[in-house]
Amino acid sequence: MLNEKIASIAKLNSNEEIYLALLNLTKELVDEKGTNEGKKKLYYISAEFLIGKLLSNNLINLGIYDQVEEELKKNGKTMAAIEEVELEPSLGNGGLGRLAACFLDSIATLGLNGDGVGINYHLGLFKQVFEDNLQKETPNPWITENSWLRKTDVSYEVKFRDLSVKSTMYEIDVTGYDNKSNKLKLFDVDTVRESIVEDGINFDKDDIKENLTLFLYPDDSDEKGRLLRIYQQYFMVSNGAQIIIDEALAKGSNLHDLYEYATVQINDTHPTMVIPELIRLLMERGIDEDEAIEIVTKMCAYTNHTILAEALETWPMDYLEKVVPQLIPIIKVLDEKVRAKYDDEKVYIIDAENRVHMAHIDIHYGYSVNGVAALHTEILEKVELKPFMDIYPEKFNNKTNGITFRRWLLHCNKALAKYIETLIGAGFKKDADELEKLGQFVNDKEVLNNLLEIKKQNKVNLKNYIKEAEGVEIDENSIFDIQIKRLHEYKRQQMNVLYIIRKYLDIKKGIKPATPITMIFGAKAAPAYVIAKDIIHVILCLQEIINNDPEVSPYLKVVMVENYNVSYAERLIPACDVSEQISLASKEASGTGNMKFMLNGAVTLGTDDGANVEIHELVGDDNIYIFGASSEEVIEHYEKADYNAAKIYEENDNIKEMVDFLLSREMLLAGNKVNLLRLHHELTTKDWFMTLLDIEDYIKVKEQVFKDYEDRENWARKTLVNISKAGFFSSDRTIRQYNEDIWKLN
Ligand code: 26V
Repeated sequence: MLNEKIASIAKLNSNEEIYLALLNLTKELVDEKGTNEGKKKLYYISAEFLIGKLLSNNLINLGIYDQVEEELKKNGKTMAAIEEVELEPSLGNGGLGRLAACFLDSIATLGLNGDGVGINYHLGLFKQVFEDNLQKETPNPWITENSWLRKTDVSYEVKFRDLSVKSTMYEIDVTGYDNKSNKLKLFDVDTVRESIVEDGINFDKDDIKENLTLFLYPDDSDEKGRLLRIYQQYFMVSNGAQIIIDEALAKGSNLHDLYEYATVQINDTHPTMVIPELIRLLMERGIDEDEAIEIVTKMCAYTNHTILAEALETWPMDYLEKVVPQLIPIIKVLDEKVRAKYDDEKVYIIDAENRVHMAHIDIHYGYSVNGVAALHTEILEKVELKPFMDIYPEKFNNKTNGITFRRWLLHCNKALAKYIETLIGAGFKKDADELEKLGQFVNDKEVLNNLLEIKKQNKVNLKNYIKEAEGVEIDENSIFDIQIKRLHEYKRQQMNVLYIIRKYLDIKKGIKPATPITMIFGAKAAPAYVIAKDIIHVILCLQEIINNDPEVSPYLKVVMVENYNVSYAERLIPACDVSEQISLASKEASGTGNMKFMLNGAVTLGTDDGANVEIHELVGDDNIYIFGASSEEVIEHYEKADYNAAKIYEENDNIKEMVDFLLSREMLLAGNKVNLLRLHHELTTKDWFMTLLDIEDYIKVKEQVFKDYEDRENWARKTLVNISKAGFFSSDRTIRQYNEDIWKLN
């Protein structure tokens, strides 16, 4: 029956028809299999779910991918062509949103009863285009008439100070690998009007009914943008809180025992208002305030994803007054209770400037606080959140991030996955730790050679794609060195830029690399983040200068891919030789790209930061390249305020030469003086993320990486060790730990 259906779908004429039929078939199969059930349900509330395209992922999880592919082949079609029909939703910025998507996959795969709750942004994050070597933002519509969204008849009223909206809930199926499914619940309002967007991503920020679910994180450089963010956050959590209560009531809760029916994972502070909102709704339903607070405290758990001060949300009280006055008395009571117990203003919820510290609400009124990698959690406990750790040591715990191997190996690197299966059997698909079995082949020349061959083919595939998408010709025999992640100064794309400048200057002097190098970047910068956009500008200028220089381009190429997203990552990662994870130690909470690269046989060049520390421990010194100041040293520099970029720049001719190239004749010809000067000034005066501190060690170690690449057999051994040790980073492991230590779903 199913076989016949698939065969007849594959015979349809157009790719669009086939895509649509497969989408409908998936929905049917999901309905047949049913959803995970249980008394207690997890609600993973997040402002971002960077789910990527879903067709292949769902077919793999339903176990029919190979069959579909086979039938398509018989009819002269390919899965790749069908996948092209699907638009990628961009419902996230980066790691935090992608993590939420990997988690949903693992929650369903492990058969746990847990749904995602978020917002149905019509235009997502922006789509990035390059014009005159600059980033421009345009809308990224993704909702088509027939999409993965299923409209439900669930609708809630959400009241703001001066208006009220009616929501509509949509659901996207989250298929478990060889298991039942869960739902991603996305809330929307019918009154949103995409036509109010004009000129890039600008729109009228005043009309909340028309703009509420248009974009993810609208530009918050002005007050209206920030207020809209509060509207969005409250819209998300009020809907979330209402459905939590309704679903629990339907299962027989008397609300006094709500925590036995629901647990809420708060993904960063964006959904924090769910705490006062749940309290408010329980009070509205007759529960007294103290008890309501107790119930909610037993329900909510908080994940911290960054220690960067500028990313920790503190909302001015008067903003909250303007949008959600109904929460103010509750937030005040929550703060008063804290003040009555603790005499330390560092742990107050409302500070002396009348700002509300969202994370503090989560920590006091949640039952769990976790960081996302061992080092990150340690820094939270010992430094950033120390006053809270002193009060609630039992709440703190670490959950090192993970990635779903379905998407990041089985789907994106089919050649490698198939080859691994011939070596160690199919067990690793369900139990990622079985990858360790690959260890027996470290000295098997044939296996090592085959790994190199698979990598080579993946590089050819990427080369062809880049040629088509970017119009840039790269050499599959060069070393593919890749840095893909949001553009942020702490991630230090600018340090990689300085290396490129050094290489360019060397090649000009006649010092050529043994094997040509291709430096690949992918990154979006927040629309209002000026320096981040300047860094993109510099990369694009270098791309123009270097790729067009006949003396240099045979040895060095630079490509910054346009509109880096999940689908692009799926093409880039399998083709990577060197994975750049070069954040300033202590600043990258975890990173998850680092795990994806490792799993696909790239070797990491990185600082001892975030999950790199754990990768380092797993693969050992011989199979990773670590450089730079340690997190302790960095933290000390901040504490003593003794880092002096200007001094390093003035006293070191080598560094001065690289940095000054930003203002060279070549650069000024390719780029804009304003942008180049601004970045030069930033690096030579402030350099808050200490690029100049680590640059020389970075260059030294990177040269070693490229030297070691020449010994192909030994390099292949490093890639094999990386793959074999990647099992720990399966998000199945992470989710098992969340469930055992935090959610305790039955
Ligand atoms: C947000 C912002 C917004 C304002 C401008 C500066 C700034 C800087 C950083 C952030 C990040 C917010 C939280 C976040 O996305 N964290 C990421 O979470 C990933 C999943 O846990 C983790 O792998 C990344 O290391 C972490 O940066």
